[in-house]
Amino acid sequence: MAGEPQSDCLFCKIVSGDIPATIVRESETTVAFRDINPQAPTHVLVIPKVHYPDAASLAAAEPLIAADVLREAGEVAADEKVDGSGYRIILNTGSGAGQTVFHAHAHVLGGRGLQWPPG
Ligand code: D5M
Repeated sequence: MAGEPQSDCLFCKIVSGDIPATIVRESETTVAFRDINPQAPTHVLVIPKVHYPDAASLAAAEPLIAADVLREAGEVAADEKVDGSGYRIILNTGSGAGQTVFHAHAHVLGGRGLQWPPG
């Protein structure tokens, strides 16, 4: 069923605790944890506890949870004190855009200068 945990999904296993992660925030609907391969001094992933393959499908099915992900991303930036200098919320969507884990997630990147356009 849509949103149900997937047995072959890495991030569902982080939600269930079967795979460890450095969790920095948790809400009723989301988990935020440090990226295993950080690209900036702050690099945190915010994921919904429900399984959808990307942010757009999450937003279409569960718009309130998609909003929770964005709110939590902002809270991460405040917790990490990168909100003053500026930070980026990134939603890679599809393999051509660099998405490698097909469970919706928002990257929160900050703590260094960020170029535009991104590569
Ligand atoms: O981003 C997927 C991100 O997930 C990528 O930056 C690495 C990160 N990742 C992969 N495995 C883990 C674990 N086990 N813990 C923390 N972070 C992880 P994408 O947008 O799909 O390229």
